[in-house]
Amino acid sequence: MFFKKRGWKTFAAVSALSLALAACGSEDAGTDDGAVVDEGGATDDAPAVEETYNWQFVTEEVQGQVQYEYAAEFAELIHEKSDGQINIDVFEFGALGSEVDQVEQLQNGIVEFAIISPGFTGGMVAEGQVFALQFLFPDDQEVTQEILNTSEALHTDLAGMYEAHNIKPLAFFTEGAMQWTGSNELRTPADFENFKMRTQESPLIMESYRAYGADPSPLSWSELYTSLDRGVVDGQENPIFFIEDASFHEVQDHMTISNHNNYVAMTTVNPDFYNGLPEEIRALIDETVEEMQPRVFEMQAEMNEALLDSIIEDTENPTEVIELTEAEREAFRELALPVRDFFRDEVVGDEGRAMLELLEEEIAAAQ
Ligand code: 6CS
Repeated sequence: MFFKKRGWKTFAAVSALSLALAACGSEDAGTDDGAVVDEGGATDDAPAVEETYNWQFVTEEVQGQVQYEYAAEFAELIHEKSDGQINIDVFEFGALGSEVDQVEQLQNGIVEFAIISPGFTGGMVAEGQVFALQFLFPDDQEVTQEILNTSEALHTDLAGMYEAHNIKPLAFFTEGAMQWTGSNELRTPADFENFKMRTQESPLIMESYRAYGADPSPLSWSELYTSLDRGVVDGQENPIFFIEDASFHEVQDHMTISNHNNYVAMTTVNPDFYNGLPEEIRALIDETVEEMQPRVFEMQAEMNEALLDSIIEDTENPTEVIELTEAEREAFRELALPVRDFFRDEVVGDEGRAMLELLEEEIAAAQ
C-alpha cells in the first residue's frame, strides 16, 4: 500500500526544519541547474551524467497523498536512472509555506519542481481557472486523463500562459473526481443557499459556488479541518482520498458523490532551470514525467476507491453518503453552464477564449 495514515495533523511540525534544510540545499547546489561544482569549479565540459545534481520538489500534499507520493516516486525514478547522480528532496505541504508561497518559490527558482493546483494561481494566470469549470470534462476519468495528456489547448496555449509567469507545466493529471462534504445534506442547489463553502483562492471557483447560491470563502487547506469543526465554513469540495486522509469527514455529517468536477494538478518546473540543463538531462526528466502519468492515474484511482470504503465504514465518525442521480446532477449542470460565459466574458481575454474553445472541441472529440 503506498498510502500511510498520517495526514495534515503532523505536517506543521516539519515546517521550520524543512525550510532550513531547503535553504541549505539550494546553497549547496552551487549552480543554477543545481549541479554541484567539482574542485576545479567547472561543470560545463563534464558529461552531464557524471555531475551530481541536487534539486528540490515541493508539493501541496503530505505523505500518503497523491501529490507527495507522485513526487517521491518521480524522485526515486530519476535517482535510479541517473545512477544516483540526481538527488531530489521532496517536501510535504507546509514545509515551505502556503500553496501560494510555494508557487512563488518555483517562480524564483528557490525550488526546481512543484506540483501546483491551478486554483492557487487564479489571480495570476486567470486562464488556469478553466479547470474550475464544473461539468466541463467527461465523467469518465480515463477519457479525462487522456485529454489532460494530449490536449493542445492545455499543453501549448495554457502552458505558454504559465511560462510567461515563469512556471513551466510538464504534465496535467487528475487526482480524482471531486465530491462535496457539508454540515447539511447537499442534494439540490437549494441546499447551497447561504452555505459557507470553502474554496481555493480562485475567483472562478468562488463564482461557481455563487451560481449555486452559496457564500464562498477562500482558505488554505491547512486551516480547513479546524474551520469545518468550528463552523467557520459549512462545507468543501475535494477528491475522496483527500477528504478521508485530511479527516474532513470526521467533522462533516454529510458527503455527496456529485462528481461535479475533477481535481487537476500540474507537474511544473522552473523554466530557467529547465532550459539551462543539458539536453540529455531534460530528456530524462521528460521521459520520467511521461512514465508517471499512468502511475499517478492508478494511484489516485486506488486511493479514491479504498478511502470511500473507509469513510463509509468509519462508525466512530458517521458520515451520511449520498450519490446524486443524473437528474439531480443536471440541476447543478444547468447553473454551472453560465459560469463558462463568465469565464469568457469577465475572466480571460481573446487568448483565453480561444483556449477554451479549442479545449471544448477536444473534449467533444474525445467523447
Ligand atoms: O483542497 C485543497 O486545497 C487541497 N486539495 C488537494 C486534493 N490537494 C492539495 C490542495 O491544496
